[in-house]
Amino acid sequence: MNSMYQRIVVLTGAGISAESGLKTFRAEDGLWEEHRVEDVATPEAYWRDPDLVNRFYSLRWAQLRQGVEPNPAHVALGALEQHFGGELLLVTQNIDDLHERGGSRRVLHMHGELVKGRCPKSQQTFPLRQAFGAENLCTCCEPGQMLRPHVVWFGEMPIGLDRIYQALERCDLFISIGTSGKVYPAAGFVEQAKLAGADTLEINLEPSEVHSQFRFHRQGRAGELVPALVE
Ligand code: BV8
Repeated sequence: MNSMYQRIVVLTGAGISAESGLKTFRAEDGLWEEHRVEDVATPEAYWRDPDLVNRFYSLRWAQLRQGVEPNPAHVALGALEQHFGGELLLVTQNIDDLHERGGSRRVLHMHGELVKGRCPKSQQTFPLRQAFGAENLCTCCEPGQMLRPHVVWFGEMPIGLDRIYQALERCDLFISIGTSGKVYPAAGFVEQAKLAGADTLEINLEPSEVHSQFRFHRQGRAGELVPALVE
């Protein structure tokens, strides 16, 4: 990685985990059991049918536990964090734990984490050792009250936005990896970085919805392009 940059923000999406075998959102136009993901990943869907939504996340939690491993793109970003002398903020839209398992120690999961449950009342999070529907470990709830997935649904406030915008305002390089640029506010980060005068690079299998806003592009698979960029 060219050391001319001192303050880097990296944003990743489902595309960086595709080569690990995790489905992206819009591969099969974002359908899951005939439900549009946007219709399942919402608070309304959860309060209307918590079992359906918990089933959606339990399946993804189980998939993550079935031999899904970090790929060279995750490992390269882990190495970048280790060796880069400047400031690096890794923001992911993904709720999997592949960045951590690939060696990244500081990961900002702006859309939450599949491996955690959250008490709907206290907002306290708990590591999920088994899929959803497990007894709630939180002391503030009645026995049997279920944890909700610690996931940011459509219409809910993403996590860590203040920290992300602070980093974007001072970064000199913004790299987006494996995201379709369809979901906000993440898709708007490139605009913030450009306002800060940063260079902007999109690494994606195909041009994203915000492709034209990037100064540099590398089209292809993250598993090949990210290690080549980082070394
Ligand atoms: C918010 C967690 C307010 C769940 C996700 C009406 C009402 C309310 C809000 C809205 C509204 N209309 C619009 C909005 C905003 C809304 C939004 O943007 N909707 C979209 C559908 C238009 N956003 C929100 O609601 C957000 N909250 O707005 O709150 C607010 C905002 C700011 C300030 C204050 C208040 C919350 C959005 C979070 C939703 N939760 N995930 C879960 O995971 O189940 S979103 C989910 O989809 C992901 O987390 C990700 O963020 C998003 C996009 O997915 P991608 O990661 O990009 O994946 P995708 O499949 O789309 O693309 C993969 C890409 O990889 C492809 O381009 C492909 O070509 C590429 N690829 C594939 N293989 C590879 C590859 N690239 C490289 N290598 C490969 N091998």
